Parts: sequence; C-alpha cells; structure tokens
Amino acid sequence: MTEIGTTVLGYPRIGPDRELKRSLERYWAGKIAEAELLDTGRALRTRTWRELKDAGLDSVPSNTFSHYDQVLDTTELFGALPERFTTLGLSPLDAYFAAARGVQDAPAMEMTKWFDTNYHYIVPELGPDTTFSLTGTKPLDEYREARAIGVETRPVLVGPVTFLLLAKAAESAPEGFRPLDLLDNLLDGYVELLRRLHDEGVEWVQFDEPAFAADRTEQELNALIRAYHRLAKETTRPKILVAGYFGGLGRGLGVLARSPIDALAVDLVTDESFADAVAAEPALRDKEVLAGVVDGRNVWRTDPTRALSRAATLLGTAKSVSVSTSCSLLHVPYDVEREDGLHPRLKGWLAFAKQKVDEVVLLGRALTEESVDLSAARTAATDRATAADLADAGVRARLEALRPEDTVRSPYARRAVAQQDALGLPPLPSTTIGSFPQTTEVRKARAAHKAGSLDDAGYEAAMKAEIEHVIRLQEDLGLDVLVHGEPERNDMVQYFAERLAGFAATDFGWVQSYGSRCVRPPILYGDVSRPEPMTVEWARYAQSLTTKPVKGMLTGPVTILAWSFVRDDQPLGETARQVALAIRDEVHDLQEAGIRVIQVDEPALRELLPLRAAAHEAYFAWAVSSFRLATSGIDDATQIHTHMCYSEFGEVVKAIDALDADVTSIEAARSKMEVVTDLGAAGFGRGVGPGVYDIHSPRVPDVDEVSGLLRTAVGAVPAERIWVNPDCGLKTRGYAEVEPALRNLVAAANAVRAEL
Ligand code: MET
Repeated sequence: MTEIGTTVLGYPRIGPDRELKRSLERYWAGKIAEAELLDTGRALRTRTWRELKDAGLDSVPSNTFSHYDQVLDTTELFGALPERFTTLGLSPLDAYFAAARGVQDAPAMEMTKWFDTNYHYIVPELGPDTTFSLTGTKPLDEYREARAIGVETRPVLVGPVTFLLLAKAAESAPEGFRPLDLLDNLLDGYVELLRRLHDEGVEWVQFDEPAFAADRTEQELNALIRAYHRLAKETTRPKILVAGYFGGLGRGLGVLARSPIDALAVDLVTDESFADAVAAEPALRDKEVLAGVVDGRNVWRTDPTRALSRAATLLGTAKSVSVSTSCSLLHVPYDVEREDGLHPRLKGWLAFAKQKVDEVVLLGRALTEESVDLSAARTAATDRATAADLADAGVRARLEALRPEDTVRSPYARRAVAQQDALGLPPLPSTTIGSFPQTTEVRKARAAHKAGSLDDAGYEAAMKAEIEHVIRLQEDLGLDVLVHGEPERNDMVQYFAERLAGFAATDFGWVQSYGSRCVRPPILYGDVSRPEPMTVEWARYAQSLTTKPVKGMLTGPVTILAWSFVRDDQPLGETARQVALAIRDEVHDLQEAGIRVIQVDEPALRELLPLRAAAHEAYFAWAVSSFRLATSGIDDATQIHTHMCYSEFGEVVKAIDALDADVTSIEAARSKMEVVTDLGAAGFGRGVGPGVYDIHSPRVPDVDEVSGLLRTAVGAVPAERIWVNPDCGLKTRGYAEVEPALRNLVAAANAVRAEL
C-alpha cells in the first residue's frame, strides 16, 4: 500500500460502556491490580482496531488509546515528566497518574482545554534544562499489538510543534524562556522514534498539528517549517502524514504543502471556505490529501452531496484525494444504534463514531468509483433539511418581532440605585455561586425518582427538605444573598435541556472530558422553546423560607450551546437567540414570583471563543446579545448576576463588560485576584465578585487569607462594587469543608467591611 486511503484521524477510547473509566477508578481506589487495568485497555484497543478494519477503512490509526491523555503520553514518551513525580519511588504507571491527578507531596500538572473542544489535556511543564529523549515505547508497543492480531496500523503522534505550543514554562524557568526554544532537542527524540517505527515496519505515521488552526506568529510558522524539513529529511522513516484540524490552516497550509512530507489531512468542515484555499495550493501536487469532510466533532449524519463536492474540489490539486474525518472522533460518542430512547426520525439524522466510520468508507468509494449507492444517506439529509417540525413558527415570530430596545436595560447607575433601595445590602455583600454540596441522600433521591421508586410527592419533599436545610445554614452563617442550593439539578445544562423543547437526551452518548471523566451532552436538534417554567417553584419555595433575598439560578445561552451537540443547519448565533428567549421567559417568571436577584451563569463564554482573532468580533456580537436578550425586559430593581469560571479573562474582559450584568462573579482565588486588576484596568464599572475561596481544593481558607484577598480587591476596584463569594459552585465539596470555609468568608467580609 502506498497511499493512506480512507481513514479516521482518531477514535474514542473510554469504551462503549465507559469500561476504561470504571477500570481506572477501580485501580485508583486500590480495588484492582495494574494487570487488570492494562487488560481493559488491551481489550478496548483490540476491539477498536478490529472494528475499524472490518468496517473497510484503508488505514487504521493506532496510539490513539490513552490511559489518561495523549499530550501527557507524549510528555512521558520523551522522558519529560517533571521530577517531582519521577522521584517518588512509584511505578512508571503510577508516576504517570500522579502527574495527571497529583499526590499529597506533588501537586498535579495543570490541565486545560484542548483548543475549542470540551476535552482537557495535561499541560507539559518545560524549562531550559528539560532534555527530551525517547524513553517510552507506547507507539511501538501499540503498533506491534495491532499487527499481532492482523491489523496494520498508522501510529498517531502529537506533532512536535503543537506539543511545544501547548506546553508552558515551568515555574523555575527564567523569564523569557519559551518551550519552543526546545524544538531542536525535541526533534532529536522524534527522529529516533521515526527510525524505530521504520525498523518495526511502519509504513505511515500521523503527526497532529492542530495548533495551526489558530493564529500563529512568523516564528511559530518557521518552527513548523524547520520541524517537517528535519523529520522528512531522514531517510529511514515511515511516510509522514500531518493532520491540521479544528479549522483552516491559514498560512500553515502553504508551509506544510511546501515541506517534504507525504500527505496532509485538512478539516473541510469547520471552515467550509478552506476547501477553496486547499484547491488553490499548487504545492500539494506531489502529496496525498485527506479531505476531512465527515465532522469529527458533531453528531449529524453527513450530507453526501455536499461532502463529495467539497472533497472533489481538491481532485485536480493533489496527487490523490482520500476521504477522512475532520478531526479525531474522540469528541463524539460511540454508537447511535444503541439509542433506543431517541425518536426514530431524529435517530435517522445522527451518526456517532461507528456510523461516521461507515460514512468515510462509503464516501471514499463514491469519490473514486461511480457505482456507489448513496440513496440512504441522501434521503436522510433531505428528510432532515425538510423536516417541518424542526421549525417553531411561534418562536421565529417572537424573535422577528423583537426591537433593539428589548435587549437593553436602563443605565446601570439608575439600576444600581433601584436595586440598593430594594435589597438594602451592606457594603461587600456576601453570597455563593449557587450549588451546595450534593449529598448522598440528594443523589439517591434523584436516582430513585428517575428510576420510578420514589414518587413525585416523595421527591418534592426530599428536595424541599434539602432546600430548607441550605437556607437555614446560610442564615446561620450570615450570608447576605442566599441560594436554594440546586439539589434538583443533575447538571447545569442537562437540567435545562430536559425541560426545553428542541433538545433530546441520549442514554449512552458519553464523551471523554478528561481522564476518567465523561459528559453526555444533550442534542439540540430543533427550534428551542420553554413549554413551562423550569426553576420557579424551587426558587419561590426557597424565598418563602427567608426574608433575605434568594438568588434565582439559570444557565446562560452560550453555556447551554457549548455543552450540547448543536444543530448545524443554521448559524450558532441564531440558535443562541432561541435559547436566550426561553431563558428570558424564565427570568421574567422568576421576577413575577418575587425573586429579586437572578444569576445567569456563563462559565463557557471563553470556551466557544473562535481560535482565530478575525472571528472574535462576530462571536462576541452574538454571545453578548444572546445574554442581553435573556436578561433584559425586567425591572430596574431586579439584579442580574452572572458567573464565569475555568477562564482566562484577558481576551474576554470587554465582552464581560458588554454583558451589562449588575454583578459578575469570577474565578480568582488561584490567580491571587489578578483578574480584578485586569477588570479595574479595563474600566469595568459594575459589581464584581472575585472568588476568594478556591472550591477546587478541599482546603479551608482561614479568615486572614480571605481578608487578604479581599483587601487586594478593594485596592483595585471601588469597595462599593465588590462582592464576596467563592470561586464557583459547591456541589463537588462536602459540608465538612464548606461550612467552616463559608464561616471564614463571612468573618472576613465583616472584618474588611469594618475597615472601610
Ligand atoms: N450555579 C452553578 C453552580 O453553582 C454555576 C456553576 S459554573 C460551572 O454550580
């Protein structure tokens, strides 16, 4: 075989029934031995390779398995785990897990989002004295393992430039050090790996370079040139495929086309216009191009007509064109066939990983042979495109009738006075972000209700008891704005998706988020509306228990989209407006029910930020206006809060300001309040609650620590605008830590208040 042919760039690895998750968690809990964990992995790999081969792919990827994360695998492969994990006397596997998860004496490596997906990778920590050398054998082992069962594979590796661009400078590194400075040394390691793969008989190897779907400097593009000239110049090497995905490659396209690699995989889904750029690239004429026309990130069945025409655009340009996925299938669930709970018609529009492999095979044949029957795929595409019941005329008419003033509140100064009159809060008011610890009893009650063994009345009583407990606790602690604690919510997006029209839920649609953690995103397939109030009764009940204001708690439109699989037949901004309208109805009803403070969480505002700066403005325009649509049209005296976390704020400060929320609470404890300085500098002029209690750790901060953070905040932003709150919701914590921590938080607020 000289060509790659039809293939997928990667595959899910957590297991169709989350076998790897279960095995990992049992191993970490000391319940199974290492050998059993390794067996689970082997069984999953074997199954995947066989399936991919039997489905008829020309080339099957390997080394797409991981016990935790492919970036951490790469760090380990080249002997670059930080010393704090390798000197603990642990087995290699345990040192690897220690790096991912932390142990008592060695805090975990940082974890962050993999580009604009909801997958998270472990960030390499590098310094000038890092030396890479090929100490691991994982890609070789997996290749051999697959060959032993009769499957010839193409090892997949994180590309050297992307690896370094994703890394960060270790804390000990001198000012000015950049991980990219280590490129030559890292390339030595990759050269050695290529040599060994070649000796093993590997024909093709895949290097992933998604970092070039984002804006890159001249220097970074030069690194790309250097890397692939160096690797390709080796004579004893497999053929090299470079995969650039999560968008068009920009100037990276020309660089890769002109480098002496053998094949290039391009994403023709994220940015449709990229197909024209690829078609116009003359330097591709000596290369195989993999046309990524099957969406690796979303769950919709591919429209064969559009996919083929896009792939066919490249036919005259490249030496040969094959069909592939736009990116790894890691980001979609395994198999839609198992979803018996889905409406059959909707199911017919969906393709999960297994179905996407079949699509690739079929489209690959259709591109080269004439006589391929695409009628089933065409019918599905037409059925979805013409499905009248996706459109909700009422929703569309309401959106059409909106006037600009419907998304604008009166000036903040006026609102602030009205709100102060209504709420009468002290300076530095204290509150929490919404959820309280989800105790075993709460989880049990929810599960029993879902399973039908606890009836509606019993469930309601259990939730009300929990709400009452949370209200009494907050009164006792002396917090100023209370919450009901969110005991009824399984998840902040799923809860709303289950109550909104236009969404469907899956039974087995799990996707890896990080390590053993998986999420099951809802599917937003049609026009969205709110058949009835979703949170009002719980909020009303909570408010009836206390004279202090209770804050209503909602999830914002951007976050609902970010954590769902969203329809791709209309612009995201359009869908966001529909979700916003439904949230707006809820905001209105909460106000009617006597709720005077309403929080609309947008923790994913940063997550959907496009990789290229040129697209930021358009994104902010719809993201901001959907939030404002959701939160306008109410009384001046009703106070709107929003909450954000997991975020680097630099690029989004302006957008946060534009949301026009009365109060914004943000993660800040770990960064020692840096964000407040940023906001102050940006002229952010409304209420702000920088988190003073890091809820991602079981540590209880003492009064001095919290007051110290508060004083920093008071120094950067006028005191009358500061709120006192934790970093995020408390649902993953236990009462044993939460109670003393909140007690200290209130004491600190009192102490600093007295100094004003
Ligand atoms: N209100 C939500 C909570 O407290 C906000 C979470 S943001 C990830 O859990």
